[in-house]
Amino acid sequence: MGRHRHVTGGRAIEIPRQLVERLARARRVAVLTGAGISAESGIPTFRDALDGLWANYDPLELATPLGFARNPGLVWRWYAERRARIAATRPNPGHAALAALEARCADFTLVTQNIDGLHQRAGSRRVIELHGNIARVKCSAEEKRVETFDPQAAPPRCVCGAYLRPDVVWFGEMLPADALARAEAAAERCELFFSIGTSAQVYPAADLPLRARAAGAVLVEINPQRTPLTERADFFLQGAAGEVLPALLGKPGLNS
Ligand code: BV8
Repeated sequence: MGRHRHVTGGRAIEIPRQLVERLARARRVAVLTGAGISAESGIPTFRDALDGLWANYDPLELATPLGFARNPGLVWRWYAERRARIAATRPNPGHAALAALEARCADFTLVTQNIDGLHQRAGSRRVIELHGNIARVKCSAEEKRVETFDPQAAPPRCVCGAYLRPDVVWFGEMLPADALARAEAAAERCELFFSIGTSAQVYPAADLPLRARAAGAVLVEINPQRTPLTERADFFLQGAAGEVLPALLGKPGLNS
């Protein structure tokens, strides 16, 4: 298989010519991103050892309804810290490349597991947030979004008296039905499906690449490490999204 050799940051990134040609012809493209695409913006991935205050807590414990019920103050503060950290970051070249790819595809869908909103800040418009968004807060009883609350309280309460919580999907919670349905439809109709920066271990998001492949799409994985999906992928571009995506989209025929 012919390969373009692209050297960046001292490392050679192999971009298969066949993939460049396939992407140049593709009209229907779908992408699933995970925490890895925000790593180069300085946001630790979900499975990075949690640093600082959170080093002694298991995120699989904190990001759950039981974790919140047991210690609403701790969980609220964990999200408040993450929200502040995310607000101080910027999209990276990987986010920007996906926004550029959307602009050149007739039918492009970006499905993200991330709650950081960086795809939207990079200019992506057709974004499906499977797990919510940390910038949004909702009433834990009424499920409705709340815009103003006491910034000193941890957690603040809704006017109904219930605690407010981050508008994200916790482990053990259903994903927003409409978001999941649109993501599944995009996976089933696309010609090319990219799985980028995800360890492909959290369901039902992790089903999407396989659903796309089963429906006939070409499956491309971009990750510095192999994952349970790698052996099922038609193309595995091993490297950081912020380097691989610009290298891929900078190829002749794609950088129009
Ligand atoms: C649900 C928001 C129905 C909160 C998150 C089978 C079917 C259905 C459900 C299950 C199932 N088996 C188990 C379950 C339950 C569970 C689950 O999947 N558990 C896992 C742990 C096995 N799923 C659920 O609970 C889901 N709900 O299915 O409802 C139901 C209900 C009850 C019982 C059964 C079913 C809800 C899941 C959503 C949870 N919320 N986030 C918050 O963030 O605080 S999940 C959170 O973790 C993220 O959103 C993300 O989805 C996940 C982390 O995954 P990744 O994004 O992949 O990140 P990770 O750190 O793992 O990997 C980073 C990757 O990036 C690595 O591969 C690394 O190599 C790579 N990387 C690093 N640097 C770079 C890079 N890549 C590119 N460039 C770089 N520079």
